[in-house]
Amino acid sequence: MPIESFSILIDGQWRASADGSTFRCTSPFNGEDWAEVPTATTADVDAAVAAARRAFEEGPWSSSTPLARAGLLRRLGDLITQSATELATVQVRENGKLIREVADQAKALANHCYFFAGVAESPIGETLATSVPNMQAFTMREPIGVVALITPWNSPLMLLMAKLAPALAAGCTVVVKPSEVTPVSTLVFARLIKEAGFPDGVVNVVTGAGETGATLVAHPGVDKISFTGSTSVGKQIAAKAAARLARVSLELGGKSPNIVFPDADLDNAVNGVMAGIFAATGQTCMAGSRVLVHDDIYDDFAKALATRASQIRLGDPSDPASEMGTVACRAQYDKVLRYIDIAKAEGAVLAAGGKRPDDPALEKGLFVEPTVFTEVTNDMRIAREEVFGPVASLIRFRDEDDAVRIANDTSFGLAAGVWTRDIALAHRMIRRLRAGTVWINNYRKVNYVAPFGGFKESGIGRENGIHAVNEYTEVKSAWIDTGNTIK
Ligand code: TXE
Repeated sequence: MPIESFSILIDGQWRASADGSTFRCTSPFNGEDWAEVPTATTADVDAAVAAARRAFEEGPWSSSTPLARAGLLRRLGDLITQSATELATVQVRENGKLIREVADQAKALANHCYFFAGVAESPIGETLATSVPNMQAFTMREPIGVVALITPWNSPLMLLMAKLAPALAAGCTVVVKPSEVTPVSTLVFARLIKEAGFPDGVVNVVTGAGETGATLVAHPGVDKISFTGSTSVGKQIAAKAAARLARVSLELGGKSPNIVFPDADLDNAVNGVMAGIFAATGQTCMAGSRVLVHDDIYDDFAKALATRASQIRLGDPSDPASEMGTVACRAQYDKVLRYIDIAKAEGAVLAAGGKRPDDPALEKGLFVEPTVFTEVTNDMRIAREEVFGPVASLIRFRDEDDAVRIANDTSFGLAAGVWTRDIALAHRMIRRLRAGTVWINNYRKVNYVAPFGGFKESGIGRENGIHAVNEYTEVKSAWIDTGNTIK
C-alpha cells in the first residue's frame, strides 16, 4: 500500500514542517506503515500560536458575534454528518477501535457542534444585587484567548470535539496537538473546519510527539491548555502552566469501580461490567477496571464473567462482526502485557485471557485476549494503577460500607458504576462515591449535555454540558455609577 502524506494546518495554510521532518503512522491491525505526517518544530509551534493570536486579536473572529460563531458550528456539524463514514474509518485505521463503536461516535460529533452553537447564543452574565447605592453592577464572560488542545489516541475526534466546540463557542482560537499515534483523523477533520468557513488562524493543527506538546505548553502566547491524557503528563503540564499561571483543564486517568450488589439483575450486571472494561479494548479513561462484587455472589459472577469474556470475538476492527479490536500502539500493548504479568506475580488468579490470541489470522495485530483476574485485593498494583487495556480485576466486598471504602481508596475519581435494584442504596452510593460520574445499572454513558471530569488525580475541570464553555472564558465584573456622584 502506498504511504499517504499529510500536512499541518497553520493560519489556514496546509504546510510541511519547517525543517521537512516527518513521522509515520503504523496500523495496529496489520503492522504496516500507512501515513506520513509532519513533525512540527518549535518554529511551527511559534507560527501556529502567532496565527491563533492574530485571529483572536485582529481577524474577523475577534469581532465575531455569538450568532456568527453558532452559525459556523452548525455548518461544521452538517459537514461532519456528511463525512461521518470517513471520520470513522480513519480512526479505525489509526487505533484499531471497532468500526461498530466508532461509526456512531463519529455521527455524534455533530451533536456537540449543534449543542455548543446553542450555548454560544445563550445569555451569559448576571445583573448583581450589590450593597452599594447608585451602582449598576453586572458580569460578563470573555474568551480566555489562545488555547492549546492536546489530545490522546483512544477516541481522537470525540475527545477533541469535547474541547473544540466549547472553545469556539466561547470565541477562543486554538492550536490542536493530536496524539502522535492518531494524528491523521485530526488532520482529516481539520479539512472540514476550513470548508465550514472558520477564518484563518482560528483553528491550527500541529502534529508531533510529546516534545511538540511540551513546546506548546511552555509557549508564552498560550493562555490556556486543555489536555486529555495520562495523569503523569497532566501533572507535568499543570506544573509548567503554573509557572506563568496559564489556565489548565485536565481530563486524566482512572481506576473506576464497577460495584455489583447481590440484589442486582446479574445478567444486566455482567453485560454492564463487560461493556465497562472490554469496550474500546479497555482503552478508555472511564474503564470499569475494578469490579467490586459482593461476597454472596462473587464466585457465580466471576464464573459468568470469565465465560462471557472468553467468548468475545476478536477480529479486524473494520469488520462490523468483530467484537473487540486491537490495542492502539506497541507501547500500550507492551504495557498491558506487563500489567498482566504483574497481576500474576502479585497473586491474582487468572480466570480468562491473559495473553495474545492463538489465532494465526490475528498474528500481525496488537491483540490481547479479554482478561479477567479474580481474588484481586485493592492494595495490588493491578487495582491501583491504570492499565488502559482489556483487564478486569475482581475484588470482593462484604457490605455497603466496605464497598464504599474500597471504591474510594484510590488516587483517582473519574467514574463509578453501581448495580442494584434498591433505589435507596443507589441514591446513597451516588452521594458516597468520590467520582465525577456515577452510573446506576448502566456504565460508560456519556453525552454532550452531561458534565464529565474527575475528582482527585483524574483531573481538573469538566467537559460537556453548558458549563464546559466556562472553561474557555474569564469572568469580568463591570460597575456603572448611576448616581452622577462625580461632579
Ligand atoms: O499518554 P500521554 P500516552 C493514559 C493510559 C495510557 C497512558 C500513556 O494509562 O496507558 O496514559 O498513554 C502529549 N507535554 N491515557 O503515552 O503521553 C502526547 O503527544 C505536552 C489516558 O499516549 O499522556 C499526546 O498528544 N504534551 C487517557 C497526549 O499528550 C505531551 C488517554 C497524551 O499522551 C507531553 C490516553 C508533554 N510533556 C492515555 N508528553 C485518557 N484520559 O483518556 C506527551 N504529550
